[in-house]
Amino acid sequence: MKCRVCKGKAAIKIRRHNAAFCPEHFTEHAIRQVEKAIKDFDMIKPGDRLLLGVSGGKDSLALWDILTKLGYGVDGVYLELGIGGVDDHAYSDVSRRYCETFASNRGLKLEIVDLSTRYGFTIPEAATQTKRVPCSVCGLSKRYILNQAALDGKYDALVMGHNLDDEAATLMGNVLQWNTEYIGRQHPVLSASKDGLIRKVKPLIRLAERETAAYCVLNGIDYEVEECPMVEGNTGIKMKEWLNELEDRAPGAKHRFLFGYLERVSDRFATEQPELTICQSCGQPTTGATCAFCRLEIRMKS
Ligand code: Q46
Ligand code: ZN
Ligand code: ZN
Repeated sequence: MKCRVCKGKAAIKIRRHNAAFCPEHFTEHAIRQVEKAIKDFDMIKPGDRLLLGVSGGKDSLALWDILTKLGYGVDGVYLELGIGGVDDHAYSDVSRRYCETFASNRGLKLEIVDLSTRYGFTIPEAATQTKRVPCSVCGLSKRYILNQAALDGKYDALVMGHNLDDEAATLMGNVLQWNTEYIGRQHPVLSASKDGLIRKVKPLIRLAERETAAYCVLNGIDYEVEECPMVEGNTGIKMKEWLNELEDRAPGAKHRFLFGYLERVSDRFATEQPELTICQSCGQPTTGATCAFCRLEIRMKS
């Protein structure tokens, strides 16, 4: 297996591009993919102040590295969710340390928001009390807190580390249920709303999960390799497995599914988005009288 660019020994093969790369040219390829996604979808404007949600995993740290190499000034925010672990592995603590080490080695600014100190509960506590799937309370909390952190810091855009697999899995889950409102909201750029939703961008959508992992390994970035111990019940995992089977038989299937939707179909669902109002309790946008996070907070105090 030879590198497509220099014909040296390849370190990774990417079947959907029918190409293999050595470490140096794979790094270059990954950076170009992010650059292309930013340009094609007009994600970032000159002078934008950017905040990246970092989890300590491969995607967000690879993205922070790539954006920095592309010359963007990006601050990071880590949400301490209070997720413990299996045996001695304290998942949230270990993940936070990877983010701190990454940021301090490069002189980057990292804000830590501790769910327990700021809002009085952890994700395991919220999941137990509400009897909901952990990823459901976790997802809504992360969306809310990241938006709030970006508003508080007066950032222009919130950068998210969702990769091709994540986005294709979300789309497939929503298509299988015909959740048209959610389908209408799926785009690599979600515009800011005047009532307090910050613009969201996803520059990693052209890179698959194994490529962000390879990027970290080949670029000496240490990241949390353990899976979150609370992942059970997450339907996205099933979607990813099915898509991987499809991808094995038809390389490029994930990319064609997601980008075919974005380029040819997404406009037709854009009108399906619900009207937003202001949460009477916190002032963030919501579809009802009180937003899902405030309802969760009230429940956790009762
Ligand atoms: S951290 Fe939270 Fe994830 Fe853990 S509980 Fe689920 S959503 S799996 S990315
Ligand atoms: Zn090469
Ligand atoms: Zn609220």
